[in-house]
Amino acid sequence: MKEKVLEAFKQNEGDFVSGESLSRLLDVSRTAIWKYIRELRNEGYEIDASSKKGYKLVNTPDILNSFEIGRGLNTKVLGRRVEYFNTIDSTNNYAKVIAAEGCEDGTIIVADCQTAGKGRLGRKWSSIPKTGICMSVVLKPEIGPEDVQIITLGAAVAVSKAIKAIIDIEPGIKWPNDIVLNGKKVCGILTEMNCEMERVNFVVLGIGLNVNQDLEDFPEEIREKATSLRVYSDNAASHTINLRRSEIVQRMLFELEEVYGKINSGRAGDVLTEWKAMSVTIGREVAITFKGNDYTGIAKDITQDGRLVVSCSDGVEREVLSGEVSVRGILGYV
Ligand code: BTX
Repeated sequence: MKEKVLEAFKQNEGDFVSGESLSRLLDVSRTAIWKYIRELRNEGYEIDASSKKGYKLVNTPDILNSFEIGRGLNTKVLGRRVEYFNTIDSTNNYAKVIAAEGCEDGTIIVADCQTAGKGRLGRKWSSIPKTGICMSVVLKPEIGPEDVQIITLGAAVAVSKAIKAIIDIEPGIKWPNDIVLNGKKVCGILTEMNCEMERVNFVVLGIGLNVNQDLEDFPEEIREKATSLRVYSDNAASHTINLRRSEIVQRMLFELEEVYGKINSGRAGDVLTEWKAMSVTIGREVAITFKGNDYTGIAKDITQDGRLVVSCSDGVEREVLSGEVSVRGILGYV
């Protein structure tokens, strides 16, 4: 119902809409309309009220609800169902629950803030209310469990393309899942999967993107290695920008759908080629931990199933599937 009120406002952008026409449109009383207006104001929508003219929407907040994401969303599958939370423990955890209950392919869960955001390998992902994007996408890809790594790689490609479209800068991808700007992490991706021996039941793709944070918003322990689109753009353009997160989500979903389509139609190789072109890992000196031992070497390539091929300084070529790879000069490896 509230969404219908918003739709009426958006269709009459800048004009008053009378309480009477709203109550006719929604077939509810004027008192009910007033209740919706109050709820919308509580969510941050600025609405003028005039006893003679009705209501006028004067400002839309930077909010990630299904209305703002859905309006103008240019996808067929991804984001057609949006679950929005003000605060949640982890969008990935919630996504796994509804995916296990059988939610549709492409359902997304977004939150303004996570209280227990997860990184890889038991690490934490920190989020500051209303400044970043915490999003999980439920996917049901037509690939086997052994190929699921391509989803993480493809997601990094999609997010990087979305960033390029929004702030016209090409970020780098650090294997397998960090997106970096100026050597600092702007986005992390956590892929979790539920599968049987030969079949993927679902994949939950978790994306944490730093958007409107200022540097001092980040906890001290990550301030050196984290950045946001805003921090980056402020430095580059020397003026503060405010990006609308719902538009970024829309763009990410659009790019992600393209990648998803390629993966589902047997064109994972194209995705890998794009990943390589954006990689800041390939060709660089890296430090790896492999079966409990530390090595350094040059990252040479990536395999179809997402393994990083490292030519180690002891003359042995090793393929790393997951775990720790540090790229010299990026995120702490000096
Ligand atoms: P990761 O293990 O590669 O990165 C986690 C590490 O990154 C942390 O140990 C910390 O050093 C650093 N870090 C923590 N928070 C931030 C931040 N906001 N910006 C930059 N660096 C940070 C990356 O794991 C995967 C992150 C996925 C997050 C999404 S959000 C939606 C979904 N729900 C959920 O619980 N996780 C995913």
